[in-house]
Amino acid sequence: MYTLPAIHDPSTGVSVADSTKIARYLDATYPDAPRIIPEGTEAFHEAFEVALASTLAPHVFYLLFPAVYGRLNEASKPHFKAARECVLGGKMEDWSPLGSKTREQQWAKLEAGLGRIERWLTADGKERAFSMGNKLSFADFVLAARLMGLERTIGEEGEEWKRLQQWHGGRWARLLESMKLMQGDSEKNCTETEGGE
Ligand SMILES: N[C@@H](CCC(=O)N[C@@H](CS)C(=O)NCC(=O)O)C(=O)O
Repeated sequence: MYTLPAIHDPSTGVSVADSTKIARYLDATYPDAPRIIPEGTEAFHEAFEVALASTLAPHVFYLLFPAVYGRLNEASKPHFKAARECVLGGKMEDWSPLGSKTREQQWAKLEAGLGRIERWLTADGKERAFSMGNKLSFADFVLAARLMGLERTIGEEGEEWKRLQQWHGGRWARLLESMKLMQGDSEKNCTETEGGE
């Protein structure tokens, strides 16, 4: 399998591709670290991924892929375009041209999809930040990764991104903020470990 993300773990010599397999590998190999897929939530995580994909795809990709394409180096562009067009159909330049009605419709579908996810998160009428309550898990990483992809490509500064940050009471902006705080922590731990050795 030749997709990203992929990891190579020098301490075991194992290489793994595919996000879910990587998460399961890390949980099994490093049991003292916080679990990515907590014990007993395997079925929930499998089901969440399927439900998330059918809720956000393909509209999130109609917005995301052309933005990614614009940032690739020239050598990578033809494969990226052909491979995505093969899966999604049509021409990439027609999926969500800037300022078009089509683009507006893709954003509206994305908002509706995220609204559906918000209803999962608050199904019992109670507010919770993450799919497992206060604890972050793989389900939140999958959703946040989609949104971070948009943030990095469509841009923190852009009007479209600013609108998304306000949807559903600012829930998605808060989710990404939690991810960044966590990323900051792990980078700090990493530096501390390196410094200590
Ligand atoms: N199910 C895989 C999907 C990964 C995937 O599709 N990655 C894309 C980049 S985002 C890729 O590497 N595609 C290879 C290609 O376009 O040839 C995962 O979650 O890791």
